Amino acid sequence: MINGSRCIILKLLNRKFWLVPHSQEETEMTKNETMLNWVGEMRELVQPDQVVWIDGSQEQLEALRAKACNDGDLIKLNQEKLPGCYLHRTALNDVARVEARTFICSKKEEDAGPTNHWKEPVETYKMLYDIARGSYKGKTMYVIPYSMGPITSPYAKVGLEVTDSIYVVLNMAIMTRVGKEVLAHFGDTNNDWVRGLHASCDIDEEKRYICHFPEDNTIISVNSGYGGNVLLGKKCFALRIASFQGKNEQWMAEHMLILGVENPKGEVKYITAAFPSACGKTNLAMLIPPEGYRKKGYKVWTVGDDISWMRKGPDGRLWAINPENGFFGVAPGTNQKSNPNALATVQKGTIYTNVALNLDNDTVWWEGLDKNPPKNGVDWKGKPWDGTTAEEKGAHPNSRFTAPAENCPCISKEFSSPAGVPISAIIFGGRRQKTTPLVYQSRDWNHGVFVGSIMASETTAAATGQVGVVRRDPMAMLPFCGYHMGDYFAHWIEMGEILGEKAPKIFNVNWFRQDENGKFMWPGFGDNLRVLYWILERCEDNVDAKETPIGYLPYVEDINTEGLDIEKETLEKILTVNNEEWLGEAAGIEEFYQKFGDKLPAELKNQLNALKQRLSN
Ligand code: GTP
Ligand code: SPV
Ligand code: MN
Repeated sequence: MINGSRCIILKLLNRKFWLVPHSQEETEMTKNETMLNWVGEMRELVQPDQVVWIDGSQEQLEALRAKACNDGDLIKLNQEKLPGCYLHRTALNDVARVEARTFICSKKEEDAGPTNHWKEPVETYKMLYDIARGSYKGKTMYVIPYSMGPITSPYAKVGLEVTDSIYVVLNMAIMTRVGKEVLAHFGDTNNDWVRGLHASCDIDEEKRYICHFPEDNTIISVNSGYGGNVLLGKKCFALRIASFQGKNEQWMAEHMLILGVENPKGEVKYITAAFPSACGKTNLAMLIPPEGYRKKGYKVWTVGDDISWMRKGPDGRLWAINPENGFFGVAPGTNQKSNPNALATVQKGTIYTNVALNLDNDTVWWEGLDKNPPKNGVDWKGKPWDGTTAEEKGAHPNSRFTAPAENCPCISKEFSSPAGVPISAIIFGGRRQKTTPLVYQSRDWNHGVFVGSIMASETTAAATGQVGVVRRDPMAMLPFCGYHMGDYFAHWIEMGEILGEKAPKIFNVNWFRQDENGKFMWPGFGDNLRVLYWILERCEDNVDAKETPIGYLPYVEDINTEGLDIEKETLEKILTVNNEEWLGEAAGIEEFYQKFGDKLPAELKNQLNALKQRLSN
């Protein structure tokens, strides 16, 4: 596959087939010709003054931090209060993922499907190369060798990202495993790696493109400097490219957190959960059990907060690894009460992006951190800000922290386990003011796939565009599925067949129900463990449930409310299925499903019909 398109790429680069001589520095890093040649091609294209390979050493990273401070790309924070922490501000027009400018460039348009933007690959390579050509002049080209997944894991995958941004290098060094070790383990003859070119160019919105070539294992991102658009190991590779690889290789790349719940006997059961961007994955992954559970000895361990790669293990169960090595989390709303573990995690070695700066003590602040915004501050736009103007925010709603996973007080001891962890339950969930109950269980695997496929959620600031509009976001993968979503649904059904009896049970949750006054009806955060507890009890067949047209719901008395300030009536409300509302929902699903035409698996069509029938009875 790669060879076919490489001819085209070489033609586009206007290069003959002979090789660019490799420098000693390069060949000390790797002797892998496929890598050295590609880096040579990229170098000819972008024409940097010099090339620096990231070896993963602390000395090299420290020198880069110093250079970034010197260049004005990073601001060094108070090293006593926040050791190893820095602040970065992106351009004002570059603060979130840009879905409208994100493309799947498969050879056939049909293979990208109705939910992705598509571009023709040959023309797109040409357009992108024209944009990137010569754009590193006067700059350094950094080559980042990285591993998605623990380096020695048989499930890990390798990529090279070429970038002109030190911010990208430093973020990738937190979010992934980088450097010499990755290449040493990868070997000199392997060609199964993902090519990633990032060129900052002029951060011109009009020329911003985030393009994926799943058939070539290639990603090209130009004219952005923001997280999900440029940390190419994350959404671009670990979801868009990897989901395509997973379909072809019988595994799954999902937008899911992974957590372990330890019971008082010391047994740990693992759960994955898919929620759309800024809908609570980091928070759930790091939750602190309510006091009653804590006293009994319950603990929650974080394996991952955003992405899960899963496959059938030797024992027939579904096993998951977190391909990442850090957290790129939403800052606003993170506080001592909502997520103390995240707050502890970001006290050292962290890069903050687009939060407010307190000039009095060189610390950072964001909305929802505490009630003391800086009096003498700078907002995320770089303007003086004193925290008194409520309509002018100090931090951007999608401001983020990039923090090493090892900082997290509740990081799982299996975090770096090459085999991953076995999954008992899969949870889907979205942000819905109405209709969707607090929790329900699917009837079986295929019904669970249906439940995932009909997920809908109010949009958030994690992507540019309108916020708060309900949209269908199947499995929280709408912006991240690298191929036709109808085929993706079929792949989920296939995985159920592969796993058979040992497949995890599938659930749906909604922490975001609101009353008439717009107040959240469920306390959420740590108290979500009460729901996870019911879910795990269901997996063990320890508790009965109420059959409803949409699936199995808890009996109100089976949700433990000890120590919780919630009216029984409120709980009843969020544990009720309103058939009228759901008939409306079914109509919306039907309309959404029409997009997929013949590619919609018959199993899902049947599930929808069965739901409608149950609702009308
Ligand atoms: P991405 O990193 O964009 O994928 O987001 P995420 O899914 O990890 O979301 P995160 O945990 O960062 O939460 C985003 C927002 O949801 C924050 O503002 C949280 O305060 C809020 N949130 C998270 N969990 C809950 C909850 O249980 N209840 C309520 N009401 N809000 C929550
Ligand atoms: C998301 O939007 O789901 C994120 C942040 O996790 S980003 O890396 O920008 O995609
Ligand atoms: Mn995410």
